[in-house]
Amino acid sequence: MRNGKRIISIITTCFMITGLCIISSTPAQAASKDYYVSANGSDSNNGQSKDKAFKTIDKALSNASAGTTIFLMNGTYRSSKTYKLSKSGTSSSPIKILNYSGHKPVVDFSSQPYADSSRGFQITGNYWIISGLTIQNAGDNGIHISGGNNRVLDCFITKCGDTGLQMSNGAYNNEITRVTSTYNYDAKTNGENADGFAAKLSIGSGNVFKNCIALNNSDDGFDFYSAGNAVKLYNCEASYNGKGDGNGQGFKVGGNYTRDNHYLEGCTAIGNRKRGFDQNNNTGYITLKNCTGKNNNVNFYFPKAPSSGTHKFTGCISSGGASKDVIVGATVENCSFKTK
Ligand SMILES: [Ca+2]
Ligand SMILES: [Ca+2]
Ligand SMILES: [Ca+2]
Repeated sequence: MRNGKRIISIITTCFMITGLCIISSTPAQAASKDYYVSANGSDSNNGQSKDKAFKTIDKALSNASAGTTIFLMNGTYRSSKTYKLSKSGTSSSPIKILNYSGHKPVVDFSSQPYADSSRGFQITGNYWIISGLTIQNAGDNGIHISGGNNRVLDCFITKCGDTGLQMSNGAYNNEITRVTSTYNYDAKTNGENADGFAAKLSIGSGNVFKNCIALNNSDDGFDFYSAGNAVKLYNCEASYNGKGDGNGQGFKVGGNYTRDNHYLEGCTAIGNRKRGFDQNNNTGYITLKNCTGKNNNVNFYFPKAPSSGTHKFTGCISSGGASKDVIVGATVENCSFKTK
């Protein structure tokens, strides 16, 4: 009997603890919901499952809050207006716009007017993640970021009327990974502005590009004109840029006499109309580690010493190209530049 009483006592204690646990684990507020968007959906659905998907990205965005994931299913989503991502997630609960697993959604802005205000996605908020989308035919930038701590991954941006992906106006701590930006072209200005990627015109600190490709854009591959803060690039490629009145630089690492110590590692520039790697009046020092310039008009063009310190070029290779490399004010280790 003593054993029986003890068992009942233990069971009673367990119920008490479990009860306490249930009370203490009641969430303070309802968890944010995930939403599905499908070309075959309807905005009168609740959007909370594949079978009850919304039809428009707008509807999902209006319901989104920190922690929401928006899944885009197969289809072409056409919009004549800009998706303004002004809400913010948090570091532990970002707001995500993702392709549904295995699906390849296309977001097409070809009905936008060709104008500077016609961006595709405009991210002024923080902690967004955009992944797995094709973004095309925006009247201006496919994606423009001025917020912070945003991530863009595995996207394909093409045929926009200005730079494919641009950061400016204080954008900070953004990370762009495995994005290809190609065939962007500003027709009315005969190609002088559309880069693959730009981090220019007053950015904040901590912006990074990893494994991104800028190909066949009318102006430059990557442009950091008047950035005002350093950008880091790892394993990026800029090839065959420069059409019409475009400058045709692969990596334009600075400009307008700002002092920005940009860092590029494992980057490759091939066949750009003008220069593979170009200083463009940056007065900061540039670090190039294991970078390759091949068959650009000039592969490496650094004609001025930085305002303090030296450029640091390590393990860089110059191959082909019509004209000599120009290297001034640099500490050079294990590089094969074509300077004679
Ligand atoms: Ca523009
Ligand atoms: Ca230009
Ligand atoms: Ca440019």
